[in-house]
Amino acid sequence: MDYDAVRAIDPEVAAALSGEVERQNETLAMIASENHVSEAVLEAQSSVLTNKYAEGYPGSRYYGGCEYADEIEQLAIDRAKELWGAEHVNVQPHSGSQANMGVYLAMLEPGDRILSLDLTHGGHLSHGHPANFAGQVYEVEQYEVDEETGYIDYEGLADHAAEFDPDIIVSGYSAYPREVEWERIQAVADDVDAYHLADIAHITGLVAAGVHSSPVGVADFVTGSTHKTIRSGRGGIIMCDEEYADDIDSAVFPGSQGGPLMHNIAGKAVGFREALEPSFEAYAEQTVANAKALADRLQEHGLELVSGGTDNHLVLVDLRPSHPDTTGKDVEEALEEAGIVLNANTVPGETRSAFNPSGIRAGTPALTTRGFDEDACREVADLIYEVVDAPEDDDLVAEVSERVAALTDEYPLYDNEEPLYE
Ligand code: DSN
Repeated sequence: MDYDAVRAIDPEVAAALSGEVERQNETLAMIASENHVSEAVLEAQSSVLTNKYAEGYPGSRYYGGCEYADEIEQLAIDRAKELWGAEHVNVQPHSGSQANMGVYLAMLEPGDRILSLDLTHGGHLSHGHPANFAGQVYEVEQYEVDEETGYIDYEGLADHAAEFDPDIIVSGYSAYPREVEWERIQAVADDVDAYHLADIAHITGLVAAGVHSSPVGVADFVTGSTHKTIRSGRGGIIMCDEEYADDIDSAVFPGSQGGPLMHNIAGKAVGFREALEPSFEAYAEQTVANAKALADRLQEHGLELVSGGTDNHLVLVDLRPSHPDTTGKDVEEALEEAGIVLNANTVPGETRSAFNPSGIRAGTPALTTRGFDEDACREVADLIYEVVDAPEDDDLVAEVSERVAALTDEYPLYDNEEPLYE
């Protein structure tokens, strides 16, 4: 990753690209939605397909010269079907949000009703936040987690649905550490005759590997992003039964997008190929085992976790009980200084703001890709706790940063010699 061709033309961008490689190599990526893709996915995604227009779908394009684009998009579709078991797959959404937009556009009219999880309880902007198109075009009400337990309040959701009579219920979340009970939400959707969209953006890889239950075949629509736990090219995906295939495809193109990003679709195809290897299941299992080790150790230090632990790849710390005067932003910034990159996050019952909330969210997908095991994650939990406990202690932060450097040396990332993973 020397970026020589870029450097010859544009030294400023080349320097920033090299800086980013170094940043990723020398810090611990614990933003729960991030991962490190393989050199093969990077190569496919930066390929000559960035030059190609291919409006339409494989075998039915509005432009000539699409034979290789067709081959690659079909491979991505077929591999996705094998990974998740869906009848129909659309791999063209540019992102997870675009995937959700595709479903809304296909199935709803402006003003129709969406019932989704509140953002501060773990939902996502594209599920209907007022600042997002979904909150502006549709009528949105939101359900919550039980603030005592941190688990989805399924009974409250059922009552809310009966009262609101939504056209679609959205499940699947961005900051929810527990297994989602898809069938329970489907039963609520059936009772009120609503569609059910399950957004598995965060847990695509865990679902594909069978370490989280699957909503495919349960919910009407399953959307996701393709660069998080599934570790493929950047973008989105929609899965559904054959009966909705034409509506979904038309909503993506020409409904909401033009030319598909074929280079990203190539990255998706290669990442899906990797995820079909048996080693991917071991990766997904280790990701969850690492999150559990992280969760247990943080709790041993006296930190409070929303829901008291995790079933998936992330933990959500509520700082208020143990460190009432410390905000998520204080911790995010001090940890970044120490080389641990995660994000401040709202927690259920948030009493501060979305910009400076009371929690932090930490995930293990990227550390696991790097080779971290439970012991290494327990060590990371110790480091996080030390900084949470004294975010303003510069000497302590400097000392933690040395221990982070020892870990990044022990678990190299993009080192130009060994592939990141086979
Ligand atoms: N921004 C992503 C996340 O961090 O969860 C979701 O789109």
